[in-house]
Amino acid sequence: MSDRAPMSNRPSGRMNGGRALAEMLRLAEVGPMFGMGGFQLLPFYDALAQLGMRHFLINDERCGAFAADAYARVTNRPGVCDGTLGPGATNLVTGLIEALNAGTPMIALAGDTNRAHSWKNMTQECRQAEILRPAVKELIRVELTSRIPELLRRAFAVATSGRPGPVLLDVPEDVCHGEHDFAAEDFAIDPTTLSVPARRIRPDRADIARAAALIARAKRPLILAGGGIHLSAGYEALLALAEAQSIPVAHTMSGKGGIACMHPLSVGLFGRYSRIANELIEASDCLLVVGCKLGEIATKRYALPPETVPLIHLDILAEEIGRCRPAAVALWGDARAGLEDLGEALADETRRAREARAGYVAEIPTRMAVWREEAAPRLDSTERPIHMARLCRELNTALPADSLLVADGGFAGHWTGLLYDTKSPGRHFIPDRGLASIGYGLPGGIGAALAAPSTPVVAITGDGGFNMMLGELETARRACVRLTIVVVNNAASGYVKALQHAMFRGRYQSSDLVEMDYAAIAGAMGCQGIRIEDPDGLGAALRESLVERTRPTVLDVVVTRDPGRMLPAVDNRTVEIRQGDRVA
Ligand SMILES: Cc1ncc(C[n+]2csc(CCOP(=O)(O)OP(=O)(O)O)c2C)c(N)n1
Ligand SMILES: [Mg+2]
Repeated sequence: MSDRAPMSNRPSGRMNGGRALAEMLRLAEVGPMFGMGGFQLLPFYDALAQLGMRHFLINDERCGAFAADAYARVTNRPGVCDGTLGPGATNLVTGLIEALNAGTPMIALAGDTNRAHSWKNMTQECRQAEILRPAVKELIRVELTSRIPELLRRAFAVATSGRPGPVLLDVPEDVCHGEHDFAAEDFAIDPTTLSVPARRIRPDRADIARAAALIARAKRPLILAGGGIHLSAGYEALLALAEAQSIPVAHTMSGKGGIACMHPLSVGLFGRYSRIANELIEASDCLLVVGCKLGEIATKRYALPPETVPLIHLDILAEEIGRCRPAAVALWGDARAGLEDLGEALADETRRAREARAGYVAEIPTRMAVWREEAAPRLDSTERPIHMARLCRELNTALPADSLLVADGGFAGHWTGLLYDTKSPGRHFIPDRGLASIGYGLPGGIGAALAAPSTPVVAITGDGGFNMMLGELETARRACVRLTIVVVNNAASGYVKALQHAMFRGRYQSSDLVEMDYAAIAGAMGCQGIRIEDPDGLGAALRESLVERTRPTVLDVVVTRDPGRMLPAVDNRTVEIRQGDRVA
């Protein structure tokens, strides 16, 4: 425990639980918080007002959790959200699981019943702790007002250590409203637990040596980077190893930006959709998997990588190593630390490796050029409704290097995952691949925009995902965020419709949406709204939205409605199936 926080910062004396919660969050220097009030947590809200802390009313607690998640990804500091007893708490579930699966540090507060009346059918009462427990890294039930500072310290420590994640404090009404005489010393927090990674552990030296030997022998090694590279901020170490040893880097959707997509060693997305990365995986003789779970999308439903290719798996969570594919060498540790150690172990190999792999790395620009030529008709398409690839090309052109693109769960995420190019390393592409819910785009955009107010932030979402979250446009406007929301308007639950087209011979069921004018809706809600039907208008509209600083902009982009052309490429789940066959 550090006592670096000056005593003058620390309150003392009699205060209620809500005030103690707020005082601890103030010491932790948390950013804007997101929630919707209810009786149980009102002392906390009152304390926020008195302390002048930023808290935004959201219109659905799920969105508060999404916004806190995106805030945390941009800042590497825990996002904070809250929900009241019962429905407020249960609405948090989807957002908490996103954070749990993606490794996002988060502190969530849930109000609970007054213990003097629990289990007597109180209004909004439910077994919320049981519902929320599997949605978080740790659920902490706060039983005494006096223990609030200690348990918030615990919450930050758990949220930011090892594989980060969300921690929920379940606060009974009487604990929040109850009072206690606190001493100034009660209010302290370890500053090392306020951002991720809180502490780094290094893989075992012998394992590093074995991995280095495997890499040194390899003619065609390839790095597969997942979201862990962001959690560890291992950008420099990744680039250094890739450049020194001439090892190309492929990425998952979450791992995009481990190195800049524009870097000559970046081979793009691998897995369900790929430019050239999957073919390089097939031809590789050594794969270094970094901070990646090798789940369904990354492995093309476990069809990749070939079992014959030895795998070095570096991950902070020991039990993820070898879960989906056995690892030849398990490196248990922080991604940055592991990459640094590998770089050091291979330092003497640098010259030899670069000479030996000169031909191999020279293949990358050639293969990429072939892909680009093949993709050009789509990227440059002038068709109307607008082709998704053209939209991605326009995003690539219009967005500056420091911008943030938040990508929603539907096609928005898959197309941009494949075709959007980040121009500098870092978390410039923020998809919700933890749980892959639709609806993350708008609230995630709000969280990202509040985290980086002077940075251009664009959220791209499907019309289905946007419909789910329309109420949050009110939040975005109230918060005056500088945010561009690109609505991929295909008048459909597109992914579902495309799968029905491919697998059920066009028998569509519950996958059409009514044609909407989202620009008009945005205008009516006090935002800027621009409808775009001509692809040549995309660039100007994007640029116009990026200079708007006082209100959010909705770009309503009318994209292809043909379900046969919605998928970025063949989805390997849609292979021809015969009666009795299992897909993939
Ligand atoms: C909450 C939730 N419900 C259902 C799904 C399954 N799903 C994945 S993509 C998709 C279509 C979403 O439609 P839209 O947001 O318009 O995106 P599009 O695919 O049309 O681009 C659905 C329903 C999901 N991912 N999340
Ligand atoms: Mg849609």
